[in-house]
Amino acid sequence: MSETATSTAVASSASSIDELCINTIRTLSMDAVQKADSGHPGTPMALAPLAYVLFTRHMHHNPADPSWPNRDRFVLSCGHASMLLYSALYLSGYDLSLDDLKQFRQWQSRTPGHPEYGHTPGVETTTGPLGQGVANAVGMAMGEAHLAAIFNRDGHSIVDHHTYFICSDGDLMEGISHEACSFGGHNKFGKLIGFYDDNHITIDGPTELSYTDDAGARFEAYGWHVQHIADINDLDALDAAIEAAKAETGRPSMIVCRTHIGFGSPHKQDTAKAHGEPLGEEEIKLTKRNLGWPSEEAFYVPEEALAHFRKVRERGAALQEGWRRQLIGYAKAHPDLAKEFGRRMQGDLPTGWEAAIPTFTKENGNVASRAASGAVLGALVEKVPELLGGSADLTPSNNTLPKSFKSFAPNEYAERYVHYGIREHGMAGIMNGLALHGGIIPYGGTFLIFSDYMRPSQRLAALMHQRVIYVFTHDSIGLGEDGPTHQPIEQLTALRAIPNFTMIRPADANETAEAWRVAIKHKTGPVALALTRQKLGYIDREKYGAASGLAKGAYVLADAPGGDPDVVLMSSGSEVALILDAQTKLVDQGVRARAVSMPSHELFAAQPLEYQNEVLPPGSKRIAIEAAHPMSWYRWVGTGGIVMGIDHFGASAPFAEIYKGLGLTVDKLVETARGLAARRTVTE
Ligand SMILES: Cc1ncc(C[n+]2csc(CCOP(=O)(O)OP(=O)(O)O)c2C)c(N)n1
Repeated sequence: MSETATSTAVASSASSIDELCINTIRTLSMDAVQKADSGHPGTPMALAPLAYVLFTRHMHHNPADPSWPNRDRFVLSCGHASMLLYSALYLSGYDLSLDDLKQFRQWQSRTPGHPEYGHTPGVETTTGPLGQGVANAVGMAMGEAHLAAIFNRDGHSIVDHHTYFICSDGDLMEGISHEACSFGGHNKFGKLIGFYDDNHITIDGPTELSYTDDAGARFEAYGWHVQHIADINDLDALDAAIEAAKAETGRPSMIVCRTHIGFGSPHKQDTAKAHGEPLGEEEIKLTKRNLGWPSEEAFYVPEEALAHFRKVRERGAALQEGWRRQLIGYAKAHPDLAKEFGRRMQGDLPTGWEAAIPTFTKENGNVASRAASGAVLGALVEKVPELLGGSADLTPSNNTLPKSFKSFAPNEYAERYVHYGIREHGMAGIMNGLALHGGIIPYGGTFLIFSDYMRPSQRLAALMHQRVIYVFTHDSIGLGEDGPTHQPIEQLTALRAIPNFTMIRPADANETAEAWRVAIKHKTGPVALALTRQKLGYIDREKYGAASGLAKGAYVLADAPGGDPDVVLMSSGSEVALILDAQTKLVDQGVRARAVSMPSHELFAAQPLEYQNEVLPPGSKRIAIEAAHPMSWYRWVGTGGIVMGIDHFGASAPFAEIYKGLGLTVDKLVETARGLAARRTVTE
C-alpha cells in the first residue's frame, strides 16, 4: 500500500464539491467494471481529477449537441479507460443515462468495452488499440488549423477550438505515437494539448520492466511545450498547466501528469492489479470508505455532484450560442464562405464536381494507372476543395501532388499538400483524425507494400466508417526491379479481408477515373486505390464494356457470341490486359470466352444477386488471374474454378520477365482456360 492510498483528500486545492464530483467518476468506474465483471477501473480512478477539470472548466463542449462544429475535441487514447469517458459524458449531461453505465460492456449497450465512434454521443473516435488516439488527435488539430486558415477572417474566428487527448504508457510506447507527435511538433499545432498518464504501471507490472524513457524530454525534442504535474489531484496545478498550454499557441503541449493507478484503493493502488480487472466487492467497499464516500450503494450519484457537473450544459449551451451568433455575423460579412463552411462540415459534395473527372482517349496512349490517378486527382482538387492529401515521402512515385498544390507547413495551414514524411502509420492515423474532424476528405499515398505499416489505422477507419482515400501505387510484381521486399503479394487479399474496406484495382486510365469517382462518393468507409507503376494499354471502350461498370465492382468487358460462356476469365488491374488477349484468342479457337473486369470485390459483393449472376452465370467455369495472392478470388471462381495467382514472394527483375517466370502469361491462361472449358462439368 502506498502512502497516498490512505489519504482521502484529493488535494488542498479541491473544494468538497470538486472532490465529490471526482469521486463520483471514480466510484461509477469501479462499480461499472465490477458489475460487468470485466474492464479497467484503475486508470479512470487515477485520471478522474483531469476529466473533471477538463469537462467542467476547460473544454468548450455542449452535451446537447455533440456535433457542434466548433466544439473542443477530446480523445481518450488509452481507450481501455473507457469508464472515465462514459462517466464524464453522463455526468456532463450527454445523452447517456446511469442505466447505460450499468450496461457497461453488455450486448448492444451504448457503453462498449472501448469507446466507439458513432455509438456513444460525445465519443470523438474509436480507441483501444494503443497509440491510435494520439494520431487521431494530431489529425483533428491539423484539421482545425487547416479549416481555420481557410475560413477565418478578421474578426471572425469561426473555426477556433482545441484538441485534447489523454495518453498512457502504452500509447507512448507504441511507435505510431512517435510518428504522429513528431509530425505534430514539426507542424507546430498550437491548439493540441496532450496529457500523459505517468502512472508507472502497465499490465506486466512496473514500467521499468520495459520503459525508462524520459517522456518529457522526448516531447521537448519534438518541439512540444512540456509541463510536469507532480500530483494530478492538485487541481490548481492542473488548471494552471492547462491555461499555460492554451496560452502557448506556437507549438503543441504535453502535460506529464504523475498519477496513481487505482487511486484510493487500499490494496490495489499503484499495482498492475488495478489495471484490467474488477477491484472486487470487498476492495470497493474499502476504497469507498477510504475516499470518504457517503454510500455503499453501487452507482450512487450524489445529487449535488450531478447538479454541479451538469452546469456544463448551461455553459456549453451558452458557448455554442455565442458561436452561433458569431456565425450569423460571419454569414453576413462573408456569405459565400459561410455557405461553403456549412457544406463542408455537413459532408456534402460541391455541385457539379463530377464534371471535373476526365475521360482518357486513345491519344493519351499507354498510361500507368498511377499517372492516370495523378491526372484525375489534379482535375478533381480544383472542384473538391475538401481534398487535403499527401504522401509518406513518395510523392513523385505516388503521383499525389496536383500542380496547383503547395506544401502544408507551419503557418501555411491553408495549403493542401501534406508531406507526411516516412510515417505511414502516423499518416493513416492522422488521416482518420482529419476525417473525424469533418470538413476534409483526406487522401494519402505510399507503395501498396507499405500498407502493412498502416493496417491498424486502416482497420479503424473501416470500423469508424470514415471517408479516407489511400493511393497505393507499385501494386504488384509489375513494379519490377525493386524485388520481393517491395512487391505486394498478400496485401490485396489482406485489405479485402477488412470489413467495410473498399479496395479498387483499376485496369486502365478510364477505370482509374471511375475509381476516383467512387472513392469521393463513398462516405461510409475507406477506399484504397491499387495503382500500377508500369504503363497499361489503352482499353478501347467502343469495343469493350464501359468503364463506368467499375462502380458495380465487376462488369463484362468482352463476350463471345452464341449464348452462355464456356469459360469466364476475370481479373483486376494490370492483368485485365491478359484476359482481354486470352479472350480474343479463345474465341478465335472456338471457345466462347467472356472477359470480366473485377476491380473491386467489395463493390461487386454489394450488388444484387441478379447482377452478380448476369456477370458470373451460376455454374459457369471461371478462371481468375491476378499478380497477387490467390486467396481472395476463390469466392468468385466457385468450386472447381481456377485462380492463377502468386502464393510466394516475388523477384527482382524487369517486370515482363517476372510475369513470364511466374507463368502469368496469355499463353498459359489460354491453355488453362481451354482445359477448364473442356471439362464436362466445372468440378470434373
Ligand atoms: C496496440 C495495443 N497493444 C496491446 C494492447 C493491450 N493493452 C491494453 S492496455 C495495455 C497497457 C497498459 O498500460 P498503460 O498503457 O500504462 O495503461 P494503464 O495500465 O496505465 O491503464 C495493453 C498492453 C492494446 N490495447 N493495444
